[in-house]
Amino acid sequence: MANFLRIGSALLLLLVTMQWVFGEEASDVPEQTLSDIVAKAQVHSCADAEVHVGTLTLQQRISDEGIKLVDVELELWSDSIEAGKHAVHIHETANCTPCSAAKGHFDPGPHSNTSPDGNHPFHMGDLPNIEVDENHQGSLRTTTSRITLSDGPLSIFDSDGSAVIVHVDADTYCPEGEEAGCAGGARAACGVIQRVE
Ligand SMILES: [Cu+2]
Repeated sequence: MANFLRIGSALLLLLVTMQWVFGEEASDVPEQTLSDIVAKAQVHSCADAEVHVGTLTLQQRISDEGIKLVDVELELWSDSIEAGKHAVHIHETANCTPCSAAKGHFDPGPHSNTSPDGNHPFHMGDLPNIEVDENHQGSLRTTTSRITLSDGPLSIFDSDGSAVIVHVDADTYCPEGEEAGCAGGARAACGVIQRVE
């Protein structure tokens, strides 16, 4: 009987220890899943959706201070994009058919104002211009803390997803306030953003 009790106690101790060990591991999981989340968009011309003009890659990482940062890489390579600067934003809906279906700029929250020219450059989805050279090659590298790829209030993967838009004109960032076209005007290219599993 004493042996039976001893074995029982040992088993109980083992179970408690296992729970403690796995419990500790479980608490580490969120941090691991918050970094190295990758998303991509294949960017297509708004004039002809068959024309693939570039690729957007987003990668979330956690800074030393614990801030979620998203590294942004946009590559463009198509004759259909004119040389010069072009506005780039995350727009509020994962729909490029047609490009206007991507709606306004991604700007979640209780005071959301997605109006492209009317609330610029204060949207969460606002990004710097991309510069395209004479050979129609362009490359944008930047980092934003305005959006996340993981779940949460700033997640671009909300109920209707998000898209990237490249505009025909440069973004002036609307220094005089609302002015038609100050956020880049017409839409040149669009890509639905998808998480890479
Ligand atoms: Cu835009």
